Amino acid sequence: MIIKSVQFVKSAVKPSHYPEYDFPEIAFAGRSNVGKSSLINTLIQRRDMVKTSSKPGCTQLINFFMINEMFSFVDLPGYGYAKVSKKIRSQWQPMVERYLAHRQNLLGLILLIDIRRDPEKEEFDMMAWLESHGMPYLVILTKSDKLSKTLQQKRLTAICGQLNREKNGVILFSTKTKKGRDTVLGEIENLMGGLNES
Ligand SMILES: Nc1nc2c(ncn2[C@@H]2O[C@H](COP(=O)(O)OP(=O)(O)O)[C@@H](O)[C@H]2O)c(=O)[nH]1
Ligand SMILES: [Mg+2]
Repeated sequence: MIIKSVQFVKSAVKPSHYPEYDFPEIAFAGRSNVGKSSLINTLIQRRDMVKTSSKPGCTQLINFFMINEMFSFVDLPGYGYAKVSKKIRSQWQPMVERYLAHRQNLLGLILLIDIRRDPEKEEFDMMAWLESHGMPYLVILTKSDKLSKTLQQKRLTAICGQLNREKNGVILFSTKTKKGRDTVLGEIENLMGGLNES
């Protein structure tokens, strides 16, 4: 898939703020600091269209980006960072749950996990929810450049075992080396069912 154009649409906290269009949306979810914004920037080949931060817990809004004037990427707020205030944490869950549960435009979700971490309750809960709602999703292991090739394969095997997923259902990714970029774009294209071909 070739990304020809990207526009920031808007930020939202609640459904009445969501864009009023009929375009399909691909949402990105994961723990704070997992590399969600970096991954979106790598996919769209913009250095800082989506703000990245070395300080976890910064993105507390749902951000919508229109791609090729055909579909949107949706950057969901990251979960699970212990240092954000209780108030922010208590806002996070309803914000994301409301989006997932009610957004008609949602076509599929991309769940990011740091290759160096084992999946935890949040990831298992998210996957259970996606499966029970028949929502297609991809699992991406981020920051693969932090490990040697041998360790990357070991972690892939371990995490696939924990998630009970085939190896070809989990993609190794790195914003540094661009590893996985084409695979992820191809998978997104599959989710779109060739929508971007014409
Ligand atoms: N080495 C390496 N660092 C990364 C990668 N992806 C993200 N980072 C770094 O991880 C930190 C958090 O990234 P960010 O995209 O803001 O995470 P988010 O909170 O999930 O949106 C930043 O310092 C990024 O530069 C990657 O693939 N490799
Ligand atoms: Mg972010």
